[in-house]
Amino acid sequence: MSDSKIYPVKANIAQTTHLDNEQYLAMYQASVSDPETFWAEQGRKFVDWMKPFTKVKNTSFDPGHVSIKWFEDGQLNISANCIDRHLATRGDEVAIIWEGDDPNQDSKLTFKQLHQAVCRFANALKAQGVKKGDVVCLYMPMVPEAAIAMLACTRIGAVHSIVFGGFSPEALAGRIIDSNSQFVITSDEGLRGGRAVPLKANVDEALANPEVDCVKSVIVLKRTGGDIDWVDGRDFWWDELTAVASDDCAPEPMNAEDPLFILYTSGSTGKPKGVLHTTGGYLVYAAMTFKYVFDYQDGDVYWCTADVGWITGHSYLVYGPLANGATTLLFEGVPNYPDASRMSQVCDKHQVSILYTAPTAIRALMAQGDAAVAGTKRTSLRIMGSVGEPINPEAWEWYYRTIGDERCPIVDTWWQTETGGILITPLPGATELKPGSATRPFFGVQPALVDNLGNELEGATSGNLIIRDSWPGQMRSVYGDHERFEQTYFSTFPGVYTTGDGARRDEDGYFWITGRVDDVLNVSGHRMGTAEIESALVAHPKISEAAVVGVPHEIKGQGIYAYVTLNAGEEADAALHKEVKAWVRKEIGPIATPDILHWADALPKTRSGKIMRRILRKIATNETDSLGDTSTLADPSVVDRLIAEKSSLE
Ligand code: 6R9
Repeated sequence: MSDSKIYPVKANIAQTTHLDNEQYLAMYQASVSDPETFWAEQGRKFVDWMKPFTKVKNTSFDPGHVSIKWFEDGQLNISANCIDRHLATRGDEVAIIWEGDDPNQDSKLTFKQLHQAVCRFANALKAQGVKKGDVVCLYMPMVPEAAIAMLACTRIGAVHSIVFGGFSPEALAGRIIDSNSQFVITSDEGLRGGRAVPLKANVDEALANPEVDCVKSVIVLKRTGGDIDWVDGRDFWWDELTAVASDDCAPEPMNAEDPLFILYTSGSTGKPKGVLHTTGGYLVYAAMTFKYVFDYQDGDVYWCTADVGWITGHSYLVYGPLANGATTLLFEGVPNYPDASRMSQVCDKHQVSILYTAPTAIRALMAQGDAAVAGTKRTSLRIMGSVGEPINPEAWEWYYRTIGDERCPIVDTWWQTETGGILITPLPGATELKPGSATRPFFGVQPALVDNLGNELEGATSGNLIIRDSWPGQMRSVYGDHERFEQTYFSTFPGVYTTGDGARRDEDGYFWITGRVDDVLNVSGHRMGTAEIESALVAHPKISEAAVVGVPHEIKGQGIYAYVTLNAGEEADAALHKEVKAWVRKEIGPIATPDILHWADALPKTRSGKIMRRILRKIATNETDSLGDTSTLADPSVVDRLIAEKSSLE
């Protein structure tokens, strides 16, 4: 697409940001020609070490021996890096701005106040018996205590495993079991878009599952004061524990490769994987990318709209900003409540200078037109970011013009839970922008395109996106299953990291991410495996078989299209339709609710019994004249029946 629009870097932006294009090119060259020297320097610059590292990079992508270690003999503590080291210089400056779901509720925490709160809660955790290396599960709303709990875990060397508050009790139970969490931190209820979310009730239900036998205690933050059940001896109020805890808690020295957190994410097969990140490399990478990608400077107010339950909430709501001593805004609500102008209102109210959000939010606001900016100025904004899924050029242009008034560069940041931080992105003062392109690699990142056989492709072309060598923020393993880690990311194309995404590279070397090449859906920026939704469906007593595919959706990016075959004798009626949708919500959570249920007589299968998803995708998107070869199907007539059923759906 040589005719794609180009937005050059404006002169005033190139002059006031950290890096211009020449500096980017020189630094990039240095980062890939001598990674040891480059990362040693960055490691010292961005992190305070309790014991300095002498080794920098020790990584191998070799089949059967995948091992990733960075700064391995160094020691550090994350909470000390995010809080203590800023106390002398900016103790009274604001670390966290909290904006409630209700526009009349907000609060601020300075670094000193954050320090006190984190130390107290860290001591409360210790008093509950939490020890270094223990896994603590967080199931929290978007309140400052979510960040406080994360930092308190890191202070004492506990490993957090955050489960998004929108996941169901079943999904929560699965994650608690897999990570063997002995402690759960939650809240009575959450509040989003004016509605209460029954977090504590969900925890109760998860723990009622007889397979969950590891949890010793549940710490409950009072948020709404709503009615909840209570189990004496197991449940404890946050406030009561911290009231008697001391303000003094020395940060635990952690080895660079000690586990920092587990975060579950969906893959193309089976149950979600516990992505394991470790301490030193992760922090160096999160801190450095934060500074350069968002061009963070003293005095900025930074707002990332992601929930702490996702990787973006880990790296760019909490750790990256706080490691840089930045002011980070944590928002409890949703961008269009109480009305479409909320996101813009929050920008004005708190004088936000850097805004980081997702295409799905942008498209939802775009659908409201000028109402999204009604009564607001947004003159404080300087840089805007996008993450989570490909941003279509139309949404990019709207974001640029309507939210940013054509003043603010947009950084379209491509990365994954697995990568820990941003890998492909523009830098505000260095990169000419093309709407829809994530542009060029960050320092130390070596992306390449390969064909399905793993042959590297040169020049302007499309292919599977792989990364040739390790970077410090890379995940280290799948929790408890290193073999699955190797299988998932290093076996398709041996010797390189397989991202699971497809991409196009244009004649300027810019990358355009085209989406997943595996069976992973991206619905409103949330990753879900089709296999996960299918297994939820077939767990329903009346369903014999299910196949799920993604279809384009105007706001959500992708919608969920589920083909469902019922057991013989079951009636496909409106009541069952409702019941099945509710079932999936219960099994996984509201984000996994199918948009379309297609009652299918039978599914197209190969003679060996494999469901042909390629065909199901085409039928779902009405591309029936390009179905391809159907002769390998066990029963080709299934296809005609599906097409007929499809037309009766509409
Ligand atoms: C950070 C995050 C990862 C998947 C990834 C890709 C998609 C994320 C993107 C993007 C195009 C971008 N993705 N950012 N696609 N352009 N700027 O979202 O992590 O939840 O693990 O999802 O999201 O498909 O592989 P995660």
